[in-house]
Amino acid sequence: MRTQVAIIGAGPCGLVLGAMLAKAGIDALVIERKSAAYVLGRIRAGVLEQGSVSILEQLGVQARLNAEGLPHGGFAINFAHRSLRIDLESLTDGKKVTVYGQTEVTHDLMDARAAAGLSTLYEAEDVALHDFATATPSITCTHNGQPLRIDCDFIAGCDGFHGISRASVPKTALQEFERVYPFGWLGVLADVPPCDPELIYASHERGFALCSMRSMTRSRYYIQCAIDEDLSSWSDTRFFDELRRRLDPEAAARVVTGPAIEKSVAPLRSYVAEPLRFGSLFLAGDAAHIVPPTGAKGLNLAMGDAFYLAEALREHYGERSSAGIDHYSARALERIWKAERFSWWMTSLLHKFDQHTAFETRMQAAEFSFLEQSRAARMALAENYVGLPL
Ligand code: FAS
Ligand code: PHB
Repeated sequence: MRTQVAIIGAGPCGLVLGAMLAKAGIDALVIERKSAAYVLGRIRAGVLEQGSVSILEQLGVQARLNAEGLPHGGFAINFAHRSLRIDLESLTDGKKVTVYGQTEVTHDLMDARAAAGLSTLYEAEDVALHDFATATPSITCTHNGQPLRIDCDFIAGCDGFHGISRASVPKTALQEFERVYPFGWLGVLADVPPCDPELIYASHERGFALCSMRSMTRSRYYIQCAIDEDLSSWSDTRFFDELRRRLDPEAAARVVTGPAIEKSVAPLRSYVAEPLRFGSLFLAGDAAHIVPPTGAKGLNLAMGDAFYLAEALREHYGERSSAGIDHYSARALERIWKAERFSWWMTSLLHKFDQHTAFETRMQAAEFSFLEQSRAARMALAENYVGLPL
């Protein structure tokens, strides 16, 4: 087979890139290891920045988002039994975020791709990258039991943190930056009404908790847990009891319990690979970077990378200019590192670190106290949370 751009991965990054390239008349083939059902079964992000909403509107996939997405003008931080509302709208001249699950974003993008008759190879096995240091790269894989070779001009590695793309780059060509946090998040999805119309980020001496949602009838809750937490030891009852212990009494009293329809432990890490281009191979999304979910940046960063890469490839094919693809890595990393900083900062502020000295614990308290006292501090938080400009 032949295509202009071979996209590895049908997560949000690969699907947004594929849709943007199609819009620009650039031929792209998406190659995905899992089935579409498996990809849709992964429960992940829940908050879209305004920039991500704009990308979906540009792609014409905003119908369900507009009908079902929940615009949020603020959220609460609970700290040391005090509560502070971050009024996003007033702190950012009217910007908001939209609560709409990554599953729904992926569903809408998959449906649009199929409706446009664009090709996606699902359940592709043994995907391998070849000759991406040259101008004639290719991908091989096995699909429906048949060996396949896809010749292309460029490869977009949108295959997530554990994908094959970054793993195919010689270690000597990569500089990696990583911070692994000494805890994870235990998440539960349940068809119960949220305990609050807005998100609550709770810092508590027992550990962090987050009250989020997917709709007004479906809640998403997280509690900080051990990095190697044994999921089987967490009954629904034990989870909700622990969640309520970490919330202020009013919010705890409003928590409606119900059977978990999904329960999982996610590790937390900050990670960036540099650079993001190796000849004809570009890395984007979780293949290039990971943020702890505290700042709700992972999904949004992935969509931002896809936006930049699509723009670069559009310049290459449309204007015969290599400026965009030559600048993609530096341009994307500029925004990636700011999201890494914000996600690290929110995580450092709100989580319980067993290794913390008394001084570091006081630093967390002083940080929160400054947020309470300084509008400028709250503006800085809000500006990052709603999303830095693309
Ligand atoms: P993805 O990982 O979503 O997609 C990569 C795709 O590539 C997958 O479909 C995979 O099957 C495929 N692939 C992998 N290897 C392949 C190969 N060899 N060949 C072909 N295909 C291959 N972000 C938030 O903002 N908030 C959250 O609460 C949040 N929670 C998360 C919980 C978990 C458990 C995880 C893992 C991530 C979470 N994230 C969260 C981050 C998450 O949303 C990512 O940022 C987002 O999925 C990134 O999208 P992609 O870059 O498309 O990567
Ligand atoms: C979620 O709803 O899954 C969610 C929301 C905000 C975060 C992280 C996760 O910061």
